[in-house]
Amino acid sequence: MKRRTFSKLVAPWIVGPFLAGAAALATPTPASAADITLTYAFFAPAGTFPGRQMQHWADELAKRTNGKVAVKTFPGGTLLGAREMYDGVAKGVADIGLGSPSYDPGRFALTSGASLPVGFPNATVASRTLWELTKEFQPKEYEGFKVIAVFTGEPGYIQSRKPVSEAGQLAGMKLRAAGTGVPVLQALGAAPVGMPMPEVPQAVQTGVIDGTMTSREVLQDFKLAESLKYVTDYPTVVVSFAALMDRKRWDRLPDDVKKVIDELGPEMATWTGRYHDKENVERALDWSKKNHQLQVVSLSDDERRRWDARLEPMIARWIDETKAKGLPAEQYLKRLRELRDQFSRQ
Ligand code: DTR
Repeated sequence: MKRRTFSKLVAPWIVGPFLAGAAALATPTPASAADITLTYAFFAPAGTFPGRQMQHWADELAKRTNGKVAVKTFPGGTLLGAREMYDGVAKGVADIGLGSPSYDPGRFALTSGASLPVGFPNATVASRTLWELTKEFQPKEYEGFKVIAVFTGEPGYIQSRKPVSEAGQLAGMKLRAAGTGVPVLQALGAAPVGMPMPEVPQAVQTGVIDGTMTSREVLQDFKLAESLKYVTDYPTVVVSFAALMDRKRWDRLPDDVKKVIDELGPEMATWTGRYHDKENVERALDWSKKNHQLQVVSLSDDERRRWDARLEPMIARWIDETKAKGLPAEQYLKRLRELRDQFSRQ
């Protein structure tokens, strides 16, 4: 039987206020009602996993401060794009900016250590490791900022128009990666092309690139499976994301709000990693196989060993380059491996 909607059963002047009441409960605190309104910029769509993290953080902050703080989010690069994110926050364009330190490994030299071929099993372990490392080492690359959240995607996979089952097939293949991923593609013999993720769908459609190396949820979240029919089953390196608030804006926040934001830091790493690993990536792979005949290409054991051997030297090179900048590269990597193993056991 067709269910009659509530409003058809009860006189409208009763329904109105009831719905209004319910709506007031349901909708987040309107900026006007909150004592504090924070603006939060992100360079990619709200529906992507970093975007879901941003909304979850905003909802939790409003809830745990009893509506004292409202967050106005600006996804899709509507306020700040990937390249200008952190400089924009420093200039006060937004209170918080969610960008990717992996897009600027020169600026985020220590954090780029997390994007080495260090064998993170998934985004949850990598994200929790990166949060702890950032808290413990307080890298000076974040000076002037308050680190609100850090997390990663799963290790990146080559997603391509043509199947790749051996390195020889990568020769001349134009593959896109984040800045920290470029040395991986160089080591494997591909032709790397660096660009922020939102620019990838057009670059694939127009043939500027033959594929990308990144987390696999993009096959659905950026509709890349419409063009890229093959994924090579070889996990490479993770890409880091960081939400940063200008330190001056942080210093003006009341202590009770600072306390809630500090609580949410480690929680965001775990929440985002689990959402990405357990829902986001799995759903995208199922969707891509069912709707776009995605094929997963395996490497032989010998070929996998050859790829491992090609990537290994990246670590020693990073240590030398990072120590030369006066940064605690060996200590960072030693602690990274300890935390990776600790969180992998949980
Ligand atoms: N890993 C990033 C790209 C990336 C993957 N998923 C998303 C979602 C939203 C923004 C960026 C990304 C990279 O390789 O650049």
